[in-house]
Amino acid sequence: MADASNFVQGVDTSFMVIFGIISFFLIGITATMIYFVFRYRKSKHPKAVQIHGNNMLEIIWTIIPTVLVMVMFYYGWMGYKPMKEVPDDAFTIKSIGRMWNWQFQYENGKVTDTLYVPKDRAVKLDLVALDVLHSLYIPAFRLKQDLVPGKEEFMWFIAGREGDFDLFCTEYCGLSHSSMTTSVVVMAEDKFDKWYIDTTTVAPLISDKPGALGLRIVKKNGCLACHSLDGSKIVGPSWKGLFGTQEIVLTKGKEREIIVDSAYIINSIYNPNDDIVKGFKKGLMLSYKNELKEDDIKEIIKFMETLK
Ligand code: HEC
Ligand SMILES: [Cu+2]
Repeated sequence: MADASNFVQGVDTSFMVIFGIISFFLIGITATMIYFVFRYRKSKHPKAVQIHGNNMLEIIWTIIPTVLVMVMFYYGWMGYKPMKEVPDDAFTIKSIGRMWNWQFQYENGKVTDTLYVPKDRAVKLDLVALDVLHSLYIPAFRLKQDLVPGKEEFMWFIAGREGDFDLFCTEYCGLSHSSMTTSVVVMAEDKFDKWYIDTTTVAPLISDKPGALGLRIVKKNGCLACHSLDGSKIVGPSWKGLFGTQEIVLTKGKEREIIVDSAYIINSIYNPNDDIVKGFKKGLMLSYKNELKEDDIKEIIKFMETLK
């Protein structure tokens, strides 16, 4: 079976080398220890002997570990170095981590919450963290890279096998860190190209149930990591029965009563820190100005209206 990515071999080799060396020492040291316990027990060896200095031993136990550490470094470096050498023609996908979902933006405007990539083609992920530290991890590809807000990070790979592989956040990033899981779908090149060119695939998947498109937008943007639909409080207020109710918000530190209408919801999504719902924290929800158009929000509102 082909490797899932071009880095599997390098990482696995360095893993096996290190694992081999440490296993040898674990077993060797443990066996020697047990042997010494018997060999030098009090009845066999009643008088302790102090040994002071042995240059030969000092040299040996300096040189051998140094060589072993260099061997580990060599294999580690050989596995790591190509991860930082991106081919110029790599297919670039902007990959955004935020509390608590992943979003993948393609150059032609396609946006997904699952990472779709072609097989046998170099793919580069430009990694962006919008709020706190995250870390993108694809175990099958042997790839992991931290996302640091304000810093440009990347990873790249050539997927070698079609299929679904786990992708998740592996840097604890708050309450719903565990919901930052999705997958990488590797497709044959021609299939991928068809998928990529087709920007209409969304439409037929939507049922005509009221709010269905809104729910889809909400899921894609990870709103439900913080907002429940059943009245329970997660990080943000539940959306159950939200539309049309009255509530108290803090605007510039002053309490005021508002009615939740379309304008309020739009502003809550574009400028979440303008009005803070009483009892909730400021600064947790980020603006979705770049992700959601007013039309998208209208669909979200249609969906909210179904949550009576
Ligand atoms: C990281 C957690 C988080 C995410 C993700 C999040 N929100 Fe929020 N949201 C909050 C918090 C906390 C509040 C309450 C504080 C405030 O009013 O800004 C809030 C408030 C709101 C409100 C006002 C609710 C009310 O009772 O008045 C709306 C509407 C809203 N969010 C919509 C969304 C939408 C739509 C998304 C996804 C596109 C989303 N939120 C994603 C945390 C989040
Ligand atoms: Cu995270």
